[in-house]
Amino acid sequence: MKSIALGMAAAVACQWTVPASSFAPTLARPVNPAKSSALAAIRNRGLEISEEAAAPMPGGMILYVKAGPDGSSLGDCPFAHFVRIVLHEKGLDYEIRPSTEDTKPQWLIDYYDGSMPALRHRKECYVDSNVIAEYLDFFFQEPRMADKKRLSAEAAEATDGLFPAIAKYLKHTPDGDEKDDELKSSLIEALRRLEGHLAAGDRSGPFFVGNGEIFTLIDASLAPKLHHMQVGVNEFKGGAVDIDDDFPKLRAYMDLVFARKSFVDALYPEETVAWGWSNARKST
Ligand SMILES: N[C@@H](CCC(=O)N[C@@H](CS)C(=O)NCC(=O)O)C(=O)O
Repeated sequence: MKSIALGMAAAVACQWTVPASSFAPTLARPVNPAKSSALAAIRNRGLEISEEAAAPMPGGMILYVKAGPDGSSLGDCPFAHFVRIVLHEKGLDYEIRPSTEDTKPQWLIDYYDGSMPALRHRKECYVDSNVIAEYLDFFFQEPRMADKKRLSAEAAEATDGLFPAIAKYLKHTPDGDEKDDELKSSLIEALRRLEGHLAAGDRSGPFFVGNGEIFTLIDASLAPKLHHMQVGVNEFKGGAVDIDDDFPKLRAYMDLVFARKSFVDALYPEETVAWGWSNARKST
């Protein structure tokens, strides 16, 4: 979660311009007739090119994500869910391509180690959910999904270690042995940090950062991970973590973000979450 504070420098460093031959030709930036004579005057000086590069336009987005059990439905990735929540919050159109090892494009394997989620935006491609989210929030600012840097850093710190703790606990078998209890305790410790953060400070809104007024990238990232925890703990651990009684602030927060339209519109079935973790449990 620390990398959520990455600035655009990091996003730009990860970007790679795809050779024209790899993709269908992209459309030129639309020309405003009122400006066309001015554009003609500056043509061949490179200025129109830098204008396009400085401000990517909406449209032409394709999101490659892990596929579900049938190889073509949406898979169980909380990182892809995070990116989709951001796209939905901002009302950006995109095509979704659930992909497997066999169906992901060769350029994604060759140049990005096959990493998903991957957002191709016309001639560029970004990988890593935090980098993609920062890219989207930087260039498509409505609604802005970032709060002040210091507040975001504090909130990110409170979420540090959460997903590794969820993953280690859900993956562990046999359920209920001594190691399982240790992993459960680590998860409970991570949840206490979230509860403490939600209980602290001067809050006037329900969300995670600062005074809680803005639904930020941190909320968009956190919600899918908490959803995996909820489904996984019920499915594999007999509901061994009692969010309702032990973490009431977190319970209210989860109910709120799980009901948000962008979260629901980008959601996949609980069976898909269980399928993903049951595969992970077999391979460890
Ligand atoms: N740190 C990465 C993690 C992404 C990740 O773990 N993706 C997994 C699913 S949750 C995936 O797509 N696996 C399928 C594959 O790589 O083919 C991010 O934030 O984007």
